[in-house]
Amino acid sequence: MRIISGIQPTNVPTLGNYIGAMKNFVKIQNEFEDVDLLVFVADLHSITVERDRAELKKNIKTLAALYLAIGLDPAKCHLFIQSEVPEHTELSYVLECNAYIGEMERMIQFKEKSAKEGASVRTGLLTYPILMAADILLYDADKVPVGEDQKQHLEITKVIAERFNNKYGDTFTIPEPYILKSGARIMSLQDPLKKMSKSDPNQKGYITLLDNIDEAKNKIRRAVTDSIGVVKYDQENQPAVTNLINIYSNLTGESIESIEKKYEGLGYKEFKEDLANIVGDELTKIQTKYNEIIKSDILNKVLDEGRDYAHYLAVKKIRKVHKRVGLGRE
Ligand code: AQP
Repeated sequence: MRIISGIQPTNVPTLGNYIGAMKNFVKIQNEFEDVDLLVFVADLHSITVERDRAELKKNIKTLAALYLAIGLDPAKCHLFIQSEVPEHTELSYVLECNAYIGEMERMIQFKEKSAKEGASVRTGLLTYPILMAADILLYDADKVPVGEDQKQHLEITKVIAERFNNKYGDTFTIPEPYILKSGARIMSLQDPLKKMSKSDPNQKGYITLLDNIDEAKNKIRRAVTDSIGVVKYDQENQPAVTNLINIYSNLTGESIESIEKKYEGLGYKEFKEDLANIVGDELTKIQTKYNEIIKSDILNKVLDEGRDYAHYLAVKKIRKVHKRVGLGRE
């Protein structure tokens, strides 16, 4: 079975990216037998909005090093940078010619993001789901780990793949979503109704994996809470505390019930202090490894191997696609 996923290097990943995606990559790597896992840095996806060149370069390297630091093992998976395998964009174009503008305009993320950008919205934002389809179909991925917000994009991937297969003959594996059991959606520490996001202008709302430990702990201590004062998992009436319980449970593996019981009769202060320490310890572990990786020369070796493997698979697929469509001489 082949599984593929990636994260955009739009900033240092947050606790949300870690809990909602990265930790699960490690789980897949360690718990699935016979899995061919490919994890990439989705740098092409990140340029749908203006980016500072130096920042982007730095974030690409940081994300790749963090993949290793959180426990992805190059002996068990392949790590690569999307733009270093040009077949992603090549396939994306062919798929664009088999997708309709109306389909893209209906994508919720496009509607939301383009509403924010107004007249300066770029074409890449509209075609983003097609590039995502190419990321998946290029490798005949059987499963794609997706959060709630990416479900619609995976659906359109299936639609395009089926349309292509019907028109040109069996070419692509139809991917299925891999729904994550512990895929909690982590919310902003300042607004529990807004997803924690690495490009949130309010830095108090998110914790990145490379935040200074004391600052990260303070962000937890200062996270907004509700006025009820009871540590209870209640999405409707206590969304802020519920979000913190989610973080606690995901980082420790402790069940919600057990956490609620532990803090019965205690206020938010003690709960938050413990959570601050849990987050601090997790970040310390990751940052210790990250610093070792950054100092060593392992990263380039890993990314070269990953690129070569991905490229080997991608070239085979692109040749098949060209043949099916009737491109070129062969
Ligand atoms: N708050 C979150 N809780 C749980 N999972 C999350 N993910 C993102 N935010 C949360 C998951 O992380 C993966 C990678 O996301 P991405 O970087 O490709 O894009 P994104 O979803 O747009 O992430 P951000 O942090 O919000 O980035 P920006 O601010 O640049 O848009 C995905 O699997 C996503 O579900």
